[in-house]
Amino acid sequence: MEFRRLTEAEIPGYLQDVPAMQARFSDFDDLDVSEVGDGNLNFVFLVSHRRDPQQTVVVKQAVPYLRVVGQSWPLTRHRMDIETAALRHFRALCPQHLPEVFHADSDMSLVVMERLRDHRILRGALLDGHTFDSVAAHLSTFMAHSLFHGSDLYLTPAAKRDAVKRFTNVELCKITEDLIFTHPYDDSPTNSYNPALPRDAIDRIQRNPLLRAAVGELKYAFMTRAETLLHGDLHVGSVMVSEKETYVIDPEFAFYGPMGFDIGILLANFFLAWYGQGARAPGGADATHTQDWLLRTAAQCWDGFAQQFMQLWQAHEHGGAGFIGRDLDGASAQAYRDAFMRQVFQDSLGFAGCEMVRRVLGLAKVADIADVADPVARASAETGALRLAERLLLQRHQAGSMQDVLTWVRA
Ligand code: SR1
Ligand code: MG
Repeated sequence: MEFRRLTEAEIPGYLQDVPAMQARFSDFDDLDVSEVGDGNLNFVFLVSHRRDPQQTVVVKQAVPYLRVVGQSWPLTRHRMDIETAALRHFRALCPQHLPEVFHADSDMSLVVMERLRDHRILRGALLDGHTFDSVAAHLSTFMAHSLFHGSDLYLTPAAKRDAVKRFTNVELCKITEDLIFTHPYDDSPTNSYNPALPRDAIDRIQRNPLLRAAVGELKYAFMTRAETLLHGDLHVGSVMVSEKETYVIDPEFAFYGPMGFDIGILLANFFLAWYGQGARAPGGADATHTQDWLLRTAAQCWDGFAQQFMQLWQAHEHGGAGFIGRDLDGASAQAYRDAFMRQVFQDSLGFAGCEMVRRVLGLAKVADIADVADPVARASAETGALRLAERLLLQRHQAGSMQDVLTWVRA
């Protein structure tokens, strides 16, 4: 089939011809379709049967350009093949945290998947004052399993190299390389600054040679260290939650990169939300409750990840395909594991710093801070976020634990 962008009106006709949909819908004559995509890249349709809303799916379609900018920013539709493969791969590892893919159509750059009816995007839920007890346990489990099982600690060298090839995601990596690691530090037209943000706060980032060297080091790590299959964009807008469940969505940026990247993006988004909450209702009981939850959750995400990742590693190092069991044993294996986890922790902090700078100075800001109505209150959140980012970038080798980092946030 030749690619064409589907409209709401065309979705029922398309689904009718998909064999997998015949088991999901009793008929295709009375479907309600609404396009709800609020992300930067794709179109997303919610489809449900008017007489039986239990019959429902999500259709996501990529177009040959960046949706948020338009046709002037062309982008191949290959990203949908990557997203579909990543959804299937991650779901095989963590079925409780990924939506099921019902149908994928490479020609149409489209995927039909499970609709999470009782769930909402975590960022919006936090902004509405909701917090969720299980998110840290769920996201740390997702990260431990996804980051471990894509790595050389688990896969044979041949399987790992094949996976690196399958998940080569040149265009979306280029977006990250530019938007996270390069543009925020120069006068790129993609940057935009809150007019109330003091020039000095921007200069402290853009004119600090040591900080820029740290960012260069992290960009090089992002581009060269093919350690594991990453989600690639694991912010709180890529997480859907209900009281009991947590799902990870939108892995179109998936590629082989350094483990700390996913962890760092997630931590950064909890920290950005912390500053945003402080600026919205400083000292208010609800904001303080959410802020406490954000820091507790950030710490538990790392701690839970580290513990489960280590358990997986130890469980697989003897007799598994991973190299370490054959090369090291006893004290040398433990020393290697400790050094490895230290590196992942420090990388995570560095990548968190990069993400925080980007969400304040660069393109694709986060509503947590950008939607603070009073520009002066917004600027105080931005200044705090930039100061933390500076510390994460420059002092990441000195932090011994997440508790140290939480002290930096509160300071
Ligand atoms: C131009 S795309 C902007 C951003 O949206 C995605 O969520 C990624 O974070 C990307 O950098
Ligand atoms: Mg996304």
